[in-house]
Amino acid sequence: MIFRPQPRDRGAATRERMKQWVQKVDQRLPELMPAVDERPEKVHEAMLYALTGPGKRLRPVLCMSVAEIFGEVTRPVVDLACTIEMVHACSLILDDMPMMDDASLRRGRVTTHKVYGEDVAILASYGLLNRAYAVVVERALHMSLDRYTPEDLVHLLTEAVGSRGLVGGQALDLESAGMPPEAMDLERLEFIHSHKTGALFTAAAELGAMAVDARRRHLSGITRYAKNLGLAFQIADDLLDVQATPEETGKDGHQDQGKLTFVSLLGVDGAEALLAELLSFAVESVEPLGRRADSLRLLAEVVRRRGRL
Ligand code: GRG
Repeated sequence: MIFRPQPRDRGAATRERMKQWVQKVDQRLPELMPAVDERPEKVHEAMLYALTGPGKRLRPVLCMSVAEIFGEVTRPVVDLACTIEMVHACSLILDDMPMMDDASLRRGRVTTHKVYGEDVAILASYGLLNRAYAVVVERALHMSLDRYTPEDLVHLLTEAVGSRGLVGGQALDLESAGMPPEAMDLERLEFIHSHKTGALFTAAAELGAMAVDARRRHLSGITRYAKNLGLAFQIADDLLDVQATPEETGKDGHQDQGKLTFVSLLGVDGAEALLAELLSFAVESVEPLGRRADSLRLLAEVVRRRGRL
């Protein structure tokens, strides 16, 4: 007799596997960092502090989910996924600084610049970014992929970070802070967040595919999924800012007050509706992958309920 796992078992097994990936990332992140007793000690300590805070690790899990669809989540794949978390941590340090969001709480802990000072925080941020690039090149050189060169992988990440990615989105976001509300529209807001937040989700997913030598023609559905998921994630984050307490989010409350967000532009109901629409586009994009995309469907569900894995 053939015993076929029921959908509920399948869902539980997928979630369990993804939780294990979170643990692997948590274990590997500090191992990929310079030792804190190596000079410059303070900068290395600040890098580790920012990187190992209790984040949800959704971006590396996205990277590994895609890798699993087209190949296997081996140790080098985990390391590549960790580079996405390094870039994310780098961006969080900068985003929290006084000239940007001026935040004092992140992941339930005091922000990096408040603990180590602004000078050390900026250097730690650059330290994380460059460590990410170094690890990508080191791992890609040893993986000897057939379809992608190490340059392809590092190019993907640098473009996601640069002025056509995170930097660009953040720049427009800062510029928009001084604009009258009537000058802001949905198109500009989508541009900001598809760059500021979406670009790293997209890079995570594409890096996961490249890390296992997936065919280029398989990338388009994955890219569409990640773009929609990334924007949906930002809307979920905007909703959390008005609906959740600092204890629940680990961040300063109502950080977005006075800023243009999806909630201030569309209202809570409008933002909820757009969130649902984007998540259904995301899931549709990977429909042809069938059950192999279970982890991507679960990630969409995590974003919908604005939680953790
Ligand atoms: C990286 C050179 C370089 C520049 C970055 C500051 C900046 C330029 C961009 C801002 C990017 C940013 C912080 C976007 C917000 C994304 C967001 C919703 C973060 C919260 O992500 P979660 O909820 O956080 O996944 P955890 O703590 O769970 O990891």
